[in-house]
Amino acid sequence: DEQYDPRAVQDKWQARWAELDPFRADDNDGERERRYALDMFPYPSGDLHMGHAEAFAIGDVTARYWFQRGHNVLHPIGWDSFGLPAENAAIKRDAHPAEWTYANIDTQAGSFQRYAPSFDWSRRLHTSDPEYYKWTQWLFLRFYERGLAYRKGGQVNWCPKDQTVLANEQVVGGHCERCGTLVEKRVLTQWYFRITEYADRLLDDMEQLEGAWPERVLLMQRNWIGRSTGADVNFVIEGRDEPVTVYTTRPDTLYGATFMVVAADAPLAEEIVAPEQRAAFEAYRDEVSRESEIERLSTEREKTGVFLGRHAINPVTGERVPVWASDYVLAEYGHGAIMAVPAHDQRDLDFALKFGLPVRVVVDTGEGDPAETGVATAGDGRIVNSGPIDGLPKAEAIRRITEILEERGTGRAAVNFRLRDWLVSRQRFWGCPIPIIHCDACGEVPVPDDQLPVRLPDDLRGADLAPKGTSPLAAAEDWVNVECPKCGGAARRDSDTMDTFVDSSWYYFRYCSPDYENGPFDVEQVRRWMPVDQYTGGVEHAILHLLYSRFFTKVLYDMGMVDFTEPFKRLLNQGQVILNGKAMSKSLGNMVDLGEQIDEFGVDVVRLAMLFSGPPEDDIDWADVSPQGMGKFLGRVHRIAAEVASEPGADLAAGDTALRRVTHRTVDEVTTLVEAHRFNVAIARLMELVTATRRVIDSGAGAADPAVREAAETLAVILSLFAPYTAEETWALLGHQAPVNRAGWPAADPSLLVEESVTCVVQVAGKVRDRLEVPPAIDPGELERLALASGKVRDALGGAEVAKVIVRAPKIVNIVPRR
Ligand code: ANZ
Ligand code: ZN
Repeated sequence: DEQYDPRAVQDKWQARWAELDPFRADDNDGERERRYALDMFPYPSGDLHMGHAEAFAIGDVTARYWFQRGHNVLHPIGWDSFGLPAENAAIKRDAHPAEWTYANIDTQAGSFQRYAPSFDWSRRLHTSDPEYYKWTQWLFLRFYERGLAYRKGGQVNWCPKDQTVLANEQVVGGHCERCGTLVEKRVLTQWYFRITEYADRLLDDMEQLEGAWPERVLLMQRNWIGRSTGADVNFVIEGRDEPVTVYTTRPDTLYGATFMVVAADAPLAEEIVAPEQRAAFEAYRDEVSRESEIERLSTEREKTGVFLGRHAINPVTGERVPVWASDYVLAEYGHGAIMAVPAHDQRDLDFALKFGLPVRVVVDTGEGDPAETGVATAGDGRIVNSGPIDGLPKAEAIRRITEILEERGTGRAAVNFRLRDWLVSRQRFWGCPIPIIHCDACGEVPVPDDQLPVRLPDDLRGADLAPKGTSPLAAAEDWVNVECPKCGGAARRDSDTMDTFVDSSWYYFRYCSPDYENGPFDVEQVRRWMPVDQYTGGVEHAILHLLYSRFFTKVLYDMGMVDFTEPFKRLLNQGQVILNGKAMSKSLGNMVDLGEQIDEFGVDVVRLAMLFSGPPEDDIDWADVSPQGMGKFLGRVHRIAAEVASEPGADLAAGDTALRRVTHRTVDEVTTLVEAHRFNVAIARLMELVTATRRVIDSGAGAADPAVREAAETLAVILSLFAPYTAEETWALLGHQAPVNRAGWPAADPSLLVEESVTCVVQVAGKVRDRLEVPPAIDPGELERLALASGKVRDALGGAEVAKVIVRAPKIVNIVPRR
């Protein structure tokens, strides 16, 4: 028979859907339940790739499921369209970044039309449109007014090739995440968002996400925020008026602090180093400045350091302890200086043993002496050698010593976070301009709201954009020179642009009212649509994008613009698409091209293969996937529909009951499976339904059996979640005019869900006395009990004792009375 080709039906249905526009969200419908299905929006670098195909197939299943359930679904699409690649392409081609960007967006939009996710295209947005970035600037100004956007000078990571500042997260192993160049440190004045002010809430509100976000993402967020509790302790430095504060999580070990270590690159080290040690210190510090943070924190490396020639006073023992500089203490964390307790901290012990510093045990953990074993004892135990806290266990000792420090005014309880403020300024062109004007007389002056957006100039191209160490905008004299909005004097625009993570921190609010002109979003629409019910996207965004979005949401909450504090109720992180065990990459030359796969196999096959290959969270190795197998399955679905099509409909009740049971059980199970994101298992159930249906057709009943039509229709509706083209084609074959994608989710008939039963014959002394309806898998003991409990059996026994019961489950029970 003729082979079904999923590619052959694509163009027809694509045109039909474009005309019907079945996936519009309705802002004004107050009746239907609302659902918001959000996919992480793409960056327009070239055409869509296999990773997109996977992510959007996964997100689409849930969206389409909600449509079939009759919900009012918001499933939007847009582009994260500012960013460095566009700028680099423009430099190379002597063009404006917008040309490359919008051409790629068009390409991707075309590919999406073909791939057919259930998008509401009317809400499409691009973060590089002035209509969008106007509101990014507006939000920046609100942050600024609240003290949440500020400028400060500081050491920053600098990529000498990209000529731009990098956030800590963009430095991987000391190298630029984008181009691999060794990162340098520079001191620059930069804009920051004060995300640290929200550190506690970012942690505490995670309670709302427990069970709904992947556990590992919550853990990564927790570690990134990194809250620890302990104490700040003041150490007097001989010859310095101000004491130096150190942060410790173990104030209970204060009596064991035998030296102090200052970060080699902290200003304090430079300040207190004794003249005779300065040369050694400076040589060491220069070495350290070339190390990455990861290297510095490694416990594997041999410890290095230099004595600063100064002493501090331990505030509880009164002892003089030496002050050293080392790289294992970070300038940016805590106070950039520590009290070293070598007996109970491994890094301190390594350092002490290397430089011959004293080790004093102050917690008796029952383990060997760290000075001899080389292993610091970090566990709980009784405090020793510690005056007033001797004998206490760790937790109590921490409480008590903190009280003592507070009474004496030499310390206090303290909380510390790993989280740093978010560096948001970039010295690049293709980003959202920072809406601030610098005036010699007035200082920083916000651009008045009615002058937004501050538009990017459109006459810069090619070499104008080449990195010069400052933003290319700074050289655009016409653009940069303005009148001060406050005093009217000559002033200059801030020439930095914002990190693109700012753009993507609020796009999902904009989707709720994409054309709104009186603010970033219509508060009322956001109230109705949000929070997002399901957010689908890559685990590479598990920390930053999600953390920044959560931060933005909390600020908007504080501004009274939204009434919830977490934007994404449920999160689904899909795995990667890999090939032969390796991530696909251009440099490895092992890219599988999505367009080619679609040309060869068709959209439905690619989608099904993505979804069937395993749980959505797992990586997909494309080398292990069988598109041919998926094609065959679709062919079998299509053939069933084609055979049924010629048969008239009939009374369902007269249909094959066994097949009807399979159909209804499939509906019931697939419903649960889709809600639990177990799409691969749901597809396996459909395959079983196809097999069962084929068996009935081939058994002689043919396609005329009404149960076969029921199965074929059910297949089409459920398949519309995974393979929309074939679903539509088979649905039409079955005689339907309206599209299948809003046909409505089938309901399982509960009476068909109860297990099948078999008839069990119960004999007494070889004569049939009763018949029982029992489940086929009944336990023999249970069957015996049922048989003996039968009234008819009791009558037959007439009070005689039972000698023996022979059970052949599930069909026969033979009861032998004693004679
Ligand atoms: C004394 C001590 C004794 C410590 C002990 C630990 C164990 P978290 O949990 O990450 O906050 N520390 C403080 N500031 C530091 C810095 N700038 N660079 C490197 N290390 C620093 O870690 C806090 C602990 O890390 C602090 O507690 C301090 O060492 C160290 F048995 O103080 B502890
Ligand atoms: Zn001014």
